[in-house]
Amino acid sequence: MRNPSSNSSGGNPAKAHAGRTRRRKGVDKTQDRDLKVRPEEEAPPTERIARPESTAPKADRVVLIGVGREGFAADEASAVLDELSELVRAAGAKAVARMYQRRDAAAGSSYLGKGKLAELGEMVARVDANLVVADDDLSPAQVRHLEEAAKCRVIDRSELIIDIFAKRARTEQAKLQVALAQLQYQMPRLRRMWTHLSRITGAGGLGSRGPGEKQIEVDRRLAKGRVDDLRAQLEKIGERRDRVVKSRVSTFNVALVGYTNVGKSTLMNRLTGSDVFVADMLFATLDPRTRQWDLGDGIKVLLSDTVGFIEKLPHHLVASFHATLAEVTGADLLLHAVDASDPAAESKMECVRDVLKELGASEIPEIVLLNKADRVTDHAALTAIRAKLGEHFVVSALTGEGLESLGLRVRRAAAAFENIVDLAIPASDGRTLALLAASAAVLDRRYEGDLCILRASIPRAEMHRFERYEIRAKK
Ligand SMILES: Nc1nc2c(ncn2[C@@H]2O[C@H](COP(=O)(O)OP(=O)(O)OP(=O)(O)O)[C@@H](O)[C@H]2O)c(=O)[nH]1
Ligand SMILES: [Mg+2]
Repeated sequence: MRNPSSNSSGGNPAKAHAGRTRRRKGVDKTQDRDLKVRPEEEAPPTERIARPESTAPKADRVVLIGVGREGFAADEASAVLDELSELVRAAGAKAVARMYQRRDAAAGSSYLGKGKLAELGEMVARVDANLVVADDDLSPAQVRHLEEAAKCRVIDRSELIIDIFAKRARTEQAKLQVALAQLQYQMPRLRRMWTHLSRITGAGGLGSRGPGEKQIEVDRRLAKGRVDDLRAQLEKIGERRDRVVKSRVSTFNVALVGYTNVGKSTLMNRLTGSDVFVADMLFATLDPRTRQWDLGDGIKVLLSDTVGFIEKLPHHLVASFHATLAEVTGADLLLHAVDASDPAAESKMECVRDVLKELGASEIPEIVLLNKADRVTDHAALTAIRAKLGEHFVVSALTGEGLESLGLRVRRAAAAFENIVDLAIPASDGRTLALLAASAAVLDRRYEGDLCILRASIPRAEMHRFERYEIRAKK
């Protein structure tokens, strides 16, 4: 399953709150008799819907679990759990053991088979783990069965990713976006909780609403109010950002996109001489940065570094990071960075394209950068990938290999990028008129008093020379 995925399991796991108190969700009738947590044990609602908070304590020792199709190659399974292990590391915890089960689907109410469940319990005890992380999104029933077997907290991949984002969020916008994703992730759980309670408290029929039900109503109202509030705040910031992106209309905008940890920020630094944070870690970049990239001959473009994508990226995160991703959707050219030394490069490329499609950015011209060329050992594999690709460059952000040709290519794209604009230039300003004639196609010319009114098609890279003469349509 490539993503961003809304998940097939149809539900998300409960998130643990303060301490070990965990919110349980009754989902189907078979679960009612097993419910152990009473409503009064729940954390207060305000705590649950507060700002984004990291839920994985630093000292977590984690067991990773995953399931795969029959016939899923062993190295694929191992790569899947390797990535999950990296995610755990990025969240500040440590993966100490792993378990993978080959099955047709992660179906069923327990995620793992019976035998594996028992094995999980033993493994958790043996390695002294205090958290289990599943590679797929879990239904509440699956969480409950797994927790019973493991005797510790169980979370899923989406929760982990949202947790990492919560830890990394620095700007106001990123924090709001994570808070919104987190809350939306939790909402279905609140709803299920409510359904479950209504079954218990509603036994006496109309008018017999129990305290638990009221509590959930309060939770839901608070949660909904907070979602609306976050949306409104984000909209405001989004409008501001849109204005910024629109104001760059006369510039050629290039965005670096790609899977997480492929070297986007390192490329950005190398190309623009900036100093963006780089780390061998998933999701090092959360807030986009835009810098000027000087391509020589007076041609300057804007280059944006963006948040990395990942397989099974939680749908809510993609949705709530829409504003941040405006850098991507507003770009004139995408540089799709790929880690050429990664055996899974191709499937990761596909995953990035899926996310771009979801963002509505799949029509933007794309150049693939096969980065980390200095680390490639399997040259035959690289040749095979190259044979399937359209326009691409083999580069290394570390050694600088290939970046000069890339610069020339982007310069060509920028120079060819034209804007049709109306200008008013003083007829006496022969120098500017000559410059315009040399660098743009003049489509129309007339005189009004001592002004020369022109319509011209100007390469965006040249626009900065003529911006101050531009006649902007009045609102
Ligand atoms: N050998 C080699 N390492 C590289 C190259 N480019 C980047 N790296 C390393 O790869 C790691 C990730 O680099 P980043 O630039 O942070 O990657 P990113 O794509 O911005 O990652 P996120 O922001 O997490 O999505 C760092 O350890 C870099 O030093 C390269 O061309 N060659
Ligand atoms: Mg980065």
